[in-house]
Amino acid sequence: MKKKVLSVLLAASMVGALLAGCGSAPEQASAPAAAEEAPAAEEEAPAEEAAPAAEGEAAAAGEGTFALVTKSAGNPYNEREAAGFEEAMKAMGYSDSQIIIRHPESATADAQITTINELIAQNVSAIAVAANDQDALQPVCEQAASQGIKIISLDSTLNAASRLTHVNQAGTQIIGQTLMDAVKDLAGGEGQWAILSATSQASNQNAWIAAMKEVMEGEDYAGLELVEVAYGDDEYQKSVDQTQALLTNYPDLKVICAPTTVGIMAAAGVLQDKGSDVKLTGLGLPSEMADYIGADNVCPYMYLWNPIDVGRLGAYTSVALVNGDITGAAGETFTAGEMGNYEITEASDGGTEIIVGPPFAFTPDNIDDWKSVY
Ligand code: RAM
Repeated sequence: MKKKVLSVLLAASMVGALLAGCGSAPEQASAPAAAEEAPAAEEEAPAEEAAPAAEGEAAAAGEGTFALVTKSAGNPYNEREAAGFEEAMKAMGYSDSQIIIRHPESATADAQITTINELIAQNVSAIAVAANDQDALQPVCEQAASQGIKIISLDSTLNAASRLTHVNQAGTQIIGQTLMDAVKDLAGGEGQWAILSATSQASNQNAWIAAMKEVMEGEDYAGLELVEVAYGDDEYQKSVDQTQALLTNYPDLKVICAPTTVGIMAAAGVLQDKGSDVKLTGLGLPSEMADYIGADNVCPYMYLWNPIDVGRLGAYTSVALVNGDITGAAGETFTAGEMGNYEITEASDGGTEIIVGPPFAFTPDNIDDWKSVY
């Protein structure tokens, strides 16, 4: 119970900071590489004066079946996302039989295509999917849309042609800037670094890697050399193997940046076991990384957002689309229950998106507050 209250309070403080258009949460103020300094944070924040769409209208309607398709089973991040989706659906008054959560067996497009085909056959009202491959999913999404099913992506985007909108956990450019600043800091300004990613087709991973590379073109980062982008496919053992290969192949490596919760945890274990000097940062779940965070530890600090909120906002967006409150066009606003008001904005790929919030720094100072939350 206590945990739940803390979770709600912390989530509320993050959302509150976002709605205020500034990173005023105390934890962010103490972040070593302040995410709120990154450009465009205000532009991407939801409009404060969003239309006061009648809260509870969705609960009154209560029709339809709503599906969430995550990237894969066995990833705690995806389970948190699903928990948020389910919780928000129930808060809106939907019953268990109206909520379908699917975790495909592997993080592949094929597994998601099979799942989405099954959902089409069930004639669901809406599908929210964390895309394993945005282009490979286009035909099945078009098929679903032609049957009137509302399709959105969350976490990892579908391409613009395949979705009505995308629930984006944080602005892509902010994530790229924040991670590059962390890499530079932990490398002491120069030297070799590597990325340990998830799957090579994941649109969120590829967008963040592209954003990091773009930031690295700036002269402030000229001393850094990106030696390899390795792929652990969001599988623990493969991520361990890839980390070991990086250490063997690049004896002068200074930093590994893993923008995946599975990868960062696997890499942390390897670095700690080996007593390696290589420093680690990236995107991790505080619950999995708490033992590795620390100035003299393998991961001095890292970032993430609340994956439960990503699922929650996915649910509110799906319901708003099915109820006709929004169509997914830029400029529309809606109320996501207790999360508050959100605005749909243009995304860089020509589609639209809804940004959940800025990335959040986890440091030795705040990790104990967060490790039991997600
Ligand atoms: C992994 C997945 C997910 C990503 C997080 C940060 O769990 O790749 O898509 O958003 O890491």
